[in-house]
Amino acid sequence: MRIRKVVMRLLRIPLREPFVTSYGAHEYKEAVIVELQTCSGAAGFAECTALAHPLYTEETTTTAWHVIRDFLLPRVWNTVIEQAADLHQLRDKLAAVRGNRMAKAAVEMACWDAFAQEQGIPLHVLLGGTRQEVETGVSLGIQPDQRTLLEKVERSFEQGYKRVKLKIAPGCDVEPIRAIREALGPVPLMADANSAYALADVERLRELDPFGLLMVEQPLAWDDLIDHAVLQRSLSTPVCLDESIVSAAAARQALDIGACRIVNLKVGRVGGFSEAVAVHDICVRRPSPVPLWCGGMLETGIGRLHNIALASLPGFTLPGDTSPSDRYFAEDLVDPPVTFSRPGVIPVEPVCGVAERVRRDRLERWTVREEAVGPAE
Ligand code: OSB
Ligand code: MG
Repeated sequence: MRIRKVVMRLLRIPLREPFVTSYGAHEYKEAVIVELQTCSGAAGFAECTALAHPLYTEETTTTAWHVIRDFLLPRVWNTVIEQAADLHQLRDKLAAVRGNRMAKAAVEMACWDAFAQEQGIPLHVLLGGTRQEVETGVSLGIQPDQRTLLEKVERSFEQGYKRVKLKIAPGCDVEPIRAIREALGPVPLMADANSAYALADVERLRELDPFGLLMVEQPLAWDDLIDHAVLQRSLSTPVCLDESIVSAAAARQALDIGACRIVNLKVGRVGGFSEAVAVHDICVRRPSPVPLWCGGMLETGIGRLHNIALASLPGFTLPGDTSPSDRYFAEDLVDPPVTFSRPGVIPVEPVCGVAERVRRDRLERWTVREEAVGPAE
């Protein structure tokens, strides 16, 4: 496989409802979509998971656009990918660029996706996936009031979701969780703080322990491991790291120092499929395997199908944030959209590149910026 050109698009897609977290609200989904065309006429797509603002990680759709176009694509134009093993060299080609992992992931994953189409091999097979279906949880944003929250949690379990994740923030944590426990009993529940607390809040976080949460996700700083290790020693609730797991090295360090007992793996956050598989392997190969699940970034169907392919690897032992398209979108970029095969379960379909599922008309309708880039002649 050789790359002929790349079309970059910035999309702005309506969300069914605003998604509120401790760092702010998402009113719509903004994403950079990379379309890679190969010399033999195959197309690969990938969704860059950088958000519109630098409030989850430091990247934004604008920085990703700049880094992809000006620094990453120039490093891959001459790449020749003959076999699946060659895909893992892409990571090394991009490694000289520091950070900017979501931008890197978009380029790397578009190559994987195009190769899957060119070879007619399903992505989950290329990645080493073994599962035929993945169990799914739901992530609920901070709600305007407790009644709405209770209704949403109840409704999520009725729909079959295998666990519910609540976004929490200081002052909006113990009370909502208590209310859910009182109304619904010992349902599978977890909380995601998106770095809203500091080590000084340890007593507040300890108040969560009696509720038997499955885990508390990223309570402390987005770039911290050390304080999380201190916190985990004084909490009975398992800490799960999201933002801080930026690479396989970070995952190993986090586990070595006891910064978490569970890992949320997001392929964009770690820089692509190769690095994601490396994080997976680290978790699986610990003396006692570390529970792992696939996180989400409100992706359109493109990123969603990629997440599901990844979540088919055997080490993903907990339900992921891999909900069906209609959780966030009235209409998805992919057709058919991602749906449950039975309540709470997403089938791992043999997707030989997501291009076969992309609705070009919708891609164009939601595009607000577009640029075609090719190797210099
Ligand atoms: O922290 O997991 C997070 C969405 C955007 C950015 C960060 C996060 C999230 C979610 C939603 O929790 C996950 C999803 O359903 O896509
Ligand atoms: Mg999170």
